Amino acid sequence: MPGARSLPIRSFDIYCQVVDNLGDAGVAWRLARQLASQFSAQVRFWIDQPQTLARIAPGAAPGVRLHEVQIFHWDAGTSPVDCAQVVISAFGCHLPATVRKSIGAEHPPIWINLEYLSAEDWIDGCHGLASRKPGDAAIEYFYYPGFTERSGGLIREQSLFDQRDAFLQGQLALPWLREQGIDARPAETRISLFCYPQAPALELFVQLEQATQPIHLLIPEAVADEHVQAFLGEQLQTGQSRLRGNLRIERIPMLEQSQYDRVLWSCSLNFVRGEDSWIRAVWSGIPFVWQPYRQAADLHRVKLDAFLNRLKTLASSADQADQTALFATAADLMRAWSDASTMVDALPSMLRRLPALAPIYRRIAARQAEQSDLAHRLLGFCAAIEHTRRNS
Ligand code: TRH
Repeated sequence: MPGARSLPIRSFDIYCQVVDNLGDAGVAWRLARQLASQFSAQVRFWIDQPQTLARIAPGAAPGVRLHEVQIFHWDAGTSPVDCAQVVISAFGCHLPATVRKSIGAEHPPIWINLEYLSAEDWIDGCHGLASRKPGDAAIEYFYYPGFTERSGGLIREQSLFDQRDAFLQGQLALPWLREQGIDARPAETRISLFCYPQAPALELFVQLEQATQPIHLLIPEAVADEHVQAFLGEQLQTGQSRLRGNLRIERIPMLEQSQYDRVLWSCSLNFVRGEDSWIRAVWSGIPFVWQPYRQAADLHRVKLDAFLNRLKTLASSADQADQTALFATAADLMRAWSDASTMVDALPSMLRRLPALAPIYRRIAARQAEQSDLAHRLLGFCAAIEHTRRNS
């Protein structure tokens, strides 16, 4: 990839409409930050619920410039007078009328629809397709993130693995957690829990209470509230923890995105969900359980099975005969967790196998990272469109 200065693509407008939860903002913001800081692009971030962004990017607010990204409140009255070279509608959100009009005019911006991530095979055939709109002949390009070379790739900033490895090799977990006000103790196995309400978290608590080793379960604010209440008979305020048997549950703060990475790196097992925390868990190189965002007609199961197939391919290696048994453990737990069915054998088996699974998840991260990341591919994709336009 040529240096940032020589890139033909210099500016982006990213539009983000929050559907629910944190991931719409989380994914779009992470991409915005990387384009601005790693590629020196001019990036404007338009979001309809800036308060959602502020939960994972403290200080983010309309009119603020944060991590080199200019933030704007996108409301019904928003009508930008100009457009960047590339306009990204995150997850297919409808653009402001003035922007949509510019896309149908002469010398329009490149219009990218950044789709939801999936490991399913069909996305390779859809990634990069162009849709010409009737009326003004505006062209919308469908950009599908993914795990394959033919897809749009996965968000991964250049410095991530160096930061992760420095954190792990420097054994920074305990001091860092304590700096966050988290009561981390050396002899405990740390697990983080970021899940949807449908997850069988109460069963998780009951099983961990009877674990053979002391467990420290880190649960961010507003996660699994009803399950915590059912298990403890009370809610936990941030910073509070309770011990039941071998399980110590602690309510931790919702942290800024890069700090949440360090929570993942500080644990031996991470329960993640949705899209962005899922990929951050992949990059952590630490065993994880993913709960896909629930969809109608159980389509989330299709997404999960597709991902488990991808994971098996990434995990497989000739010199590990017992791969199958190990991997089956992880797959069984991920299915039970997502289906909210009983985890009776899968969880203890996973806990027992964590030491053997750890190097496999490191290999998964390393193998997936052999591919170029989403931002690099996006810039190349847009540069190719720009080149074609200039030469047509
Ligand atoms: O919050 P989510 O469930 O968001 C979901 C998904 O993105 C899903 O694909 C989408 O369809 C739906 O929203 C509308 O899960 P996700 O994707 O992991 O996003 C959570 C974000 O919050 C992610 O960027 C990580 C960030 N985060 C922090 O920054 N700090 C924290 O302490 C925690 C727990 C999360």
